Amino acid sequence: MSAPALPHPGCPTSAVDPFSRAFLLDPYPFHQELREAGPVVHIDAYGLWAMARHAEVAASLNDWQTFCSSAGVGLSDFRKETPWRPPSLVLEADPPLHTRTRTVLARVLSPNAIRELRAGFEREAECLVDRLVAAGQFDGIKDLAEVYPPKVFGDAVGLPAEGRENLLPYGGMAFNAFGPRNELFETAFANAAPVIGWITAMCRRDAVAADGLGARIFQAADSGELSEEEAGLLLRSFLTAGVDTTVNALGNALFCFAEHPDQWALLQANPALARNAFEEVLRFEAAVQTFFRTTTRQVEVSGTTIPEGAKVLLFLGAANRDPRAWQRPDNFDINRRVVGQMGFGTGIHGCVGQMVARLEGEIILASLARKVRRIERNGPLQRRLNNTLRGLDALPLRVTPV
Ligand code: OVM
Repeated sequence: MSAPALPHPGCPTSAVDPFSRAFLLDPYPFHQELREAGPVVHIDAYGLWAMARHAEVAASLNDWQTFCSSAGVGLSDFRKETPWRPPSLVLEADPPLHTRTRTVLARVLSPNAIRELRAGFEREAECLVDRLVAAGQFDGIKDLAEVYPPKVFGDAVGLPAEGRENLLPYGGMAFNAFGPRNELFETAFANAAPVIGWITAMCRRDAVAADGLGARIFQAADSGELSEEEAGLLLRSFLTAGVDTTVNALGNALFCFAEHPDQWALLQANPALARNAFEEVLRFEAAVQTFFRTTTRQVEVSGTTIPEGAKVLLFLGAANRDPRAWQRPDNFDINRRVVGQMGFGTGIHGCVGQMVARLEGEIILASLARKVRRIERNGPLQRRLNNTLRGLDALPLRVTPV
């Protein structure tokens, strides 16, 4: 008698639920388990394949022909299920559509455009940090992380001040929607209609300032590169991807330094480390933890055959702590060489706004480093669970001025 065939020959299986509260609260032991299980692991709970090692995550993100985005970059397969909103023309698209839309966004966020943002971003950070340092204690999330990106990125895009409180709930919806329809999803969508209504209203030429990043997307409609409707959907990408991500990254940065006073002392002594320090935050506590791809063909990955049309879950946060790629991966070390961290992804879909995110992170950390000698947690932190994002709901802090 022969042994029963394995359900997925040569492929280890895992019973973990990557969208359970236990996993999202503390993903790192689960990441290790998944990395050690093998280069590819079948997640039985959802019938999907997963990769948690740096080499396979990077290789998949760099092969858009095999690991496509047009079937959605969440658990839902757009070929079988209707997406919750019209698909993103850049995130949820493949070439040639992706090439045309990405070209416009890359131009709007060009090095020159980023250079023009710095002075205003610095002024706003100085003002906010001065106020918080004067107060002596504050909530790192409510009073800093959730204040700065809606203000500076909202201003840069050219959004009206009124209604910006919808940006975070919308991000919460979009990033939860990459996971299964669990309780987190349902809670995020409980009050969806007015939030979607405001976002949709902002995705029009006449809703945004004439001199902002939003208007520059519509200029690509004037030249015939995009239709007016496509321009509106690309502006929606800025509003979806540009706020909740940086809010969580800034909150995670404050968390990292509150937990690692030795690293704060290094940054405080040398604020020029701020940019690399923020990069290390993105490696150590990636705000965006996961993205999916969908296979366009049967493919062999490091000895495992994945069928065509399979959903593949890529653990950016696990790749960022893979001991095969990093020395002492579980140490938060702002002097480390962080090149290759997967928090922004890589390949043709690598974060188009990454230079804006880095600008915000560098400026906030440098401003704090110049004004704050000690930063300490002042009460219990509260995690905010999301199917994709890693971040906090509350981080009470006490700061000692320089
Ligand atoms: C989008 C988008 C892009 C990147 C991330 C993201 C929700 C969304 O184009 O809407 O997360």
